[in-house]
Amino acid sequence: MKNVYLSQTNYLHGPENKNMYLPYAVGCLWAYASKDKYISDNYTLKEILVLREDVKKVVDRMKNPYIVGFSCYVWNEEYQLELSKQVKKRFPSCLIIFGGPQVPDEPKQYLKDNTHIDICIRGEGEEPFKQILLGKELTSIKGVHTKSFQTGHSERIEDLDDIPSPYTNGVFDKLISIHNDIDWHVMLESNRGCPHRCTFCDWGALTFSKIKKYSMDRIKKDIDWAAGYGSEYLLFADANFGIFKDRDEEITDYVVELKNKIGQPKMFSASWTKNSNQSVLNMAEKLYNSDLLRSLTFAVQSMDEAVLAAIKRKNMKVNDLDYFLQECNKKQIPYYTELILGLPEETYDSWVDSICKLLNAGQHSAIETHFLQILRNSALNKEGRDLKVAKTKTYFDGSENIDEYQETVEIVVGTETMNFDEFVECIVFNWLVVNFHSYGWTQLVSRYLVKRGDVSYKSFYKNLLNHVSESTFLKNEMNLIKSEARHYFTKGYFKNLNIPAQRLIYSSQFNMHKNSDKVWDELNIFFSQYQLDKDLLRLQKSYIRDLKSQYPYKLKFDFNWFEYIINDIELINKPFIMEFDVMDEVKTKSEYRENLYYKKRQSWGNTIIK
Ligand code: B12
Ligand SMILES: C[S@@+](CC[C@H](N)C(=O)[O-])C[C@H]1O[C@@H](n2cnc3c(N)ncnc32)[C@H](O)[C@@H]1O
Ligand code: SF4
Repeated sequence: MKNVYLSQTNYLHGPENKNMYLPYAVGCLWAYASKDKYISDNYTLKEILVLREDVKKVVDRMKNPYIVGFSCYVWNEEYQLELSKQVKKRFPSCLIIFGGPQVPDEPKQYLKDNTHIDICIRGEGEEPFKQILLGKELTSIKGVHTKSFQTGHSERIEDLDDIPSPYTNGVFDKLISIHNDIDWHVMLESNRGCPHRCTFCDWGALTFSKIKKYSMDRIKKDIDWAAGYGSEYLLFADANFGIFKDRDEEITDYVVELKNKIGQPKMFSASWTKNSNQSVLNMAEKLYNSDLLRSLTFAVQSMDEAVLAAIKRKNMKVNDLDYFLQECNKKQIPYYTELILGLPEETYDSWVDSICKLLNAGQHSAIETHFLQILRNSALNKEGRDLKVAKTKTYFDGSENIDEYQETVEIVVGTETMNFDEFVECIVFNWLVVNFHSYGWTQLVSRYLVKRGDVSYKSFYKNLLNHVSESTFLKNEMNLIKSEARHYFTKGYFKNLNIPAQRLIYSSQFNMHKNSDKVWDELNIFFSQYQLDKDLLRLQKSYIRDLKSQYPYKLKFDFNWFEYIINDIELINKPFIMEFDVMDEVKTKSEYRENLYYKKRQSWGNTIIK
């Protein structure tokens, strides 16, 4: 028997750093290849490597590897290159194969720079991988790239059901039993491909491609497997979940039914379709009512037409967004909006306007900003735009615990329309709105003032920015974010913070909760310019979860402020008793901090007002 090793290493992530997705891509490769009798008779899968262990230790325990396949993503490339180099050194006749979205589309130079790699595969890997194991002539296999020849992209798999499920076929059984300390998350596909072609994105070589689907029967069996295993998290890797209304509704109904019957899976997650629709809302509502939904996404990337044209993306109409956000607010479905900072044509003003347009549309839940990464095979990387790029470390969840094989990400920190200083100011404005509005500290007051027609969100938050710049505690927090951002995006790492970069703007929230008296003192000075009723300020304050308070508690108000702000109900002057409660109790400060971050989309830091 010839020994095969497959490597799909990743960081452990999550609140306790013990979560990881089962290595689905290499699982598919093996499930597909090993259904062939010649392969199952002649090859054995010795090990699937997932942890970023010391490379020498891994090579030491390898036994006569015949083929090692490496699955290469932006978050594991450095490690995979180092491990593969050491494998080749120790076992020179072993065939080293690289695949995955981080392998360049034209890997000629890559193969020259990394002479230890024998083959790079572009496109779906199942068929070329199988052909290689069958010993077919390499030049006849589509998708194969070597130092001497290349055969382009692999051909699309017509019927995805030809790939046996790695879950129900037991590919991961051994891995799960070896690593029983990891809480494995399960990732499924119901289809492959994305019909759109946003230039910043690279949907694993299947961007701008026809969508191919798995059968419903296959999908349901995989869901059963995930539920049986007891997966905390079930994630659909489709590019646009909800795009096929009937099918995707059937999938969510099935998950909901299982959860209601056996309590599993616990959570459902998906990349929701670019342009939402009523049926997405129905799915989200059902999932939410069964405590399965983490949040619904309304990814817009930008609200500016020039930016959207530059990235070849067409968002849904603002009116539709407005409607969906209002519906979610009404039904209290957790949702968030994704933006990308650093896109071509974006300016400081258009960034501020984008954020304020979202508030105007009713986005009072969570706004999440991604920094624009240059994905190697994206159109953006090939367009030849004049972009200022920073190579940064500790970007991914879990990567803050630095190891020897630091992964880097290329992030756009300046464009033709935005210089570095403006980029940093965009981060600051984003920080301001997220920390004060989305996390709730000024949300009720600003919504009240906007509703009364006294201010616009833009004037309110620009005013707040000026106030913070002249305050004491809040100014320190802002300056900390600003100086850490400058350091990170010039030197590539933080000066003092030990967090993954994606957490930067959220890192103030715990400090604000811990020092809430100072925050309220400084905010009250700010609020005083608007001549607000003390009763409303009391409500605003009670909306923020307080470390020192015992929940639930009741308070009497002279007006129905909350209903007036949230719904379209007249403001009435009569006594209202409101109860304030919190989502769940925590015992330690670190748990409190983690919840503020991980449950930000569910407004964990706010009180539940009844
Ligand atoms: C699920 C997913 C996640 C999950 C889990 C990822 C994980 N740990 O496994 C979550 C939500 C955590 C995630 C996060 C991110 N993700 Co993501 N994610 C995906 C997604 C949707 C599916 C990946 C997948 O398994 N697909 C199904 C398998 C079957 O397809 P595949 O991976 O492409 O593998 C096939 C081929 O590539 C090839 N192949 C792969 N490996 C190998 C190996 C060999 C030997 C061979 C022969 C062939 C081969 O064959 C496979 C089967 O056909 C992809 C998009 C997509 N659909 O591909 C993005 C994608 C992988 N993610 C991407 C990015 C950028 C991110 C983030 C960095 C985004 C961010 N927030 O900044 C984060 C960071 C992740 C981290 N580690 O911290 C990019 C990666 C680009 C790149 N060059 O690596 C992708 C392509 C999409 C995108 N444009 O956003 N992600
Ligand atoms: C790839 S989309 C998938 C969901 C859906 N198709 C959509 O477009 O809304 C998921 C998210 O990945 C993030 N993303 C993709 N490419 C990125 C890049 N180059 N830099 C930063 N974020 C990126 C964006 O925030 C995007 O909203
Ligand atoms: S961003 Fe979404 S819609 Fe656009 S190409 Fe990527 S996956 Fe498709």
